Amino acid sequence: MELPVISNAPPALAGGCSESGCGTAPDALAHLPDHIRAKVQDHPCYSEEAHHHFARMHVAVAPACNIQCNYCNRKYDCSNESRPGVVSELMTPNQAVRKTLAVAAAIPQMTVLGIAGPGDPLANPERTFETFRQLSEQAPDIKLCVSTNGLALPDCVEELARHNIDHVTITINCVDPGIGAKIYPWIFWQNRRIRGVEAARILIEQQQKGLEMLTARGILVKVNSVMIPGINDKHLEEVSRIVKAKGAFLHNVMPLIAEAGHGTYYGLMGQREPTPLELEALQDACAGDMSMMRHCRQCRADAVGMLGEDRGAEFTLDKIETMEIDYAAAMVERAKVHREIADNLEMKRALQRAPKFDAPARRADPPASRSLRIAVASKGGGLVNEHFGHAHEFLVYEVGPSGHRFLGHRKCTPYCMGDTSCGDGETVLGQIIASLEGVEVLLASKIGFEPWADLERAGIRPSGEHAMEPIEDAIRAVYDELAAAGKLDPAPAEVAARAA
Ligand code: CLF
Ligand code: SF4
Repeated sequence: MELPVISNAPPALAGGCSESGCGTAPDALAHLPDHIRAKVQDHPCYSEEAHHHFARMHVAVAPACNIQCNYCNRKYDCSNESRPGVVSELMTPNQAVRKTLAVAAAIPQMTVLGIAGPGDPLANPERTFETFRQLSEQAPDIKLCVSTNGLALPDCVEELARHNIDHVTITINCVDPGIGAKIYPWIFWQNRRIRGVEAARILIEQQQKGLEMLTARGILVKVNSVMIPGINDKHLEEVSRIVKAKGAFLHNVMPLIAEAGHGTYYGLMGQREPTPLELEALQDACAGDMSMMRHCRQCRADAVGMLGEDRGAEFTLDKIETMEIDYAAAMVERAKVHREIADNLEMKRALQRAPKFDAPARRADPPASRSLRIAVASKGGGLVNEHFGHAHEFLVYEVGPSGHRFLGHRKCTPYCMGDTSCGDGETVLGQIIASLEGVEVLLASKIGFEPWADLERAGIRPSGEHAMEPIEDAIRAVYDELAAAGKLDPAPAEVAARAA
């Protein structure tokens, strides 16, 4: 398999995501003990590096939910782990197992099977655990992963451990019942519907108890939080501190999705979503020395493929019924592909650790330049390899004199929906430019004449010069060129900070 050429990128920015173990630097997992590293290095959600090379899939076996969140309409996917969009097919455990084997045979990079909805997996324990039971027997090379609101978690910890599920996500939006009452109108608990602050108190207690029980058993826990401006945005730093103290491995602060068309309470009430810059600021504030996840794509509950892509249409029930699956043979091929990826990544790490002879005085004495945000169009593999007009999202990096860090992605409607239909382009282009708030440079494999001119007018420098280059090399080259040309003089605040 082709992997990106080795990057000479310098260490990440101080305090950045890479330093805290979730970043783009190849050695981002180096500080972890071997047994933890083995658990996360090919999990696309738990390792930012892995998501460039490994895929995940979800099976939608869990229709019911035991709580109501104000950002959810269960006609749509669970917002804990999804973007709104109706689940195409609800499945039985048998169908889910067949689909998983079919995908794993066809996409050997698929390392993780998650159950994340469309309701709450642990509110559907028979369906969820039957799926896990069959898969742990038939496909022992697939990691099993589950995402839950946490209400039923303490009762399920033993069974999760029995099925070797060593990655659990709990969505924790608050630790204060007063705030929780504004997020959860009710829960269904011990055969009763409970409302208000009492409902939130029970939910919070169950979530915290479940978190403690899981970490005590060595199961890796990721905490997801939905950022809801004006409701819990000021409170999530405290949530981060508490879940970290209880042993959560990773915190993933996601933006609220509240479009009126989805029919959710927040959507209908006009609750606003956070802007990308507000989200970044909160993620930075929560980070401290805790690993933050910044590459989450808020997947559908039936997503298939690399994060950010969905190949579900290739594996519909009617299609997988006709597929011949020899899973024993597939496991041999899968092991080979995983070894190749691991070897390539190890070589990349070794080269990065080696002394650099081409280097630069720049690194010893970086130019007094400010940092800047660069957006990259990529369809995976860590390369600048997507046409501007086809991009569904842009990856945003902050690059400074001595390093870079991944900040997150900005979703968009592709400017050019097909080879002939760039029709509605003006509106879409305006939306894309608005979504790139704070970005100064945009890299893509190609950019058309019209968007090029509009991007420039909006103060964003477009560039197609780094097509097919590894992202880390490309953003470093762009930064160095601008700095050398004196176009990145430090902002007055940065000068003052350096002087201090
Ligand atoms: Fe699925 Fe979630 Fe497991 Fe990943 S997704 S159950 S941990 S395998 Fe990943 Fe998707 Fe974000 Fe979830 S990008 S929504 S964090
Ligand atoms: Fe919806 Fe998930 Fe909340 Fe249940 S836990 S109401 S499915 S977002």
